[in-house]
Amino acid sequence: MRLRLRSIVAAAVAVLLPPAVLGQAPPAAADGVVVGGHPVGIGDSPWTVALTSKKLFGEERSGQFCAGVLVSAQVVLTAAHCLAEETLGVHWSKVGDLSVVAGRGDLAGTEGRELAIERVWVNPDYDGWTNAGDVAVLRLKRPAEAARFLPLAKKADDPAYEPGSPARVYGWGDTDGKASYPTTLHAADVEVLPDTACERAYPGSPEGRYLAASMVCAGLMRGGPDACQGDSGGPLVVRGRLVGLVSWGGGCGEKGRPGVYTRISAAVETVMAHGPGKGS
Ligand code: 4AZ
Repeated sequence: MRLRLRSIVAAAVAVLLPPAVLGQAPPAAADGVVVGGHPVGIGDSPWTVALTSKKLFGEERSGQFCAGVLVSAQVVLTAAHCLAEETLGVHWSKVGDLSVVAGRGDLAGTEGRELAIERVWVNPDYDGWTNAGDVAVLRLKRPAEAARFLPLAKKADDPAYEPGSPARVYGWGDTDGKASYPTTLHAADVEVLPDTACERAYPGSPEGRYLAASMVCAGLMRGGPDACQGDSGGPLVVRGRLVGLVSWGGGCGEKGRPGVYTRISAAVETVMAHGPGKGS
């Protein structure tokens, strides 16, 4: 499920109004939705950053609406759909205070840095129907101080992509499929799943279509831990390397409906041409 305008507006409203005023969004699944993560300190994943706009999404959680990953001192990867007009309500260039917040695990606090963005590249080949090519590159105006960055799993045959590999996904997204947005960074333990699992779950519908060439499938087949709304653009980490960016999925944590991630090995050439390759 992509981060649709409707839900982002709901998220923005959710931080501004008490839950009693809002009523609750329906659970993402009838049975046992658990997004099964746990809070972690930013020191556990110092390369996970928040994409923010306080103007659009309010002050309370530093304006967070998506996540990203520092892959060099000056380059952040995120999901293309995070910067789509459908998500922001306006073209990204009109947002004004679009920023990257690094080193801040608790978005209610002021730890870390708010970093200005110098350049945005949104994959022009991102396909909003299948969700293929869901990657964007942000170049920071200045190198993130004391930045720690995550190496990419560049090769298609990197063992990190092998089904069964233990994986961890990080973000500030919905923790229960009912629009509960935490202020603290969370992590969920999942595993890389065979492509067939996602091909079966997502043969093609308005929610997307799983294409193994450009996407990687992760979760647990019995459901449970998963990425969810608001986690988009954040890292899926295996063996200390970035293998995926949170992209989409049917609901959150539902049995037989794993999470779908942008496959880094497939995006790496484009990414290098627009980010780390350009002198940072
Ligand atoms: C979202 O809307 C989203 N369960 C991201 C990931 C998943 C679902 C939704 C995967 O940002």
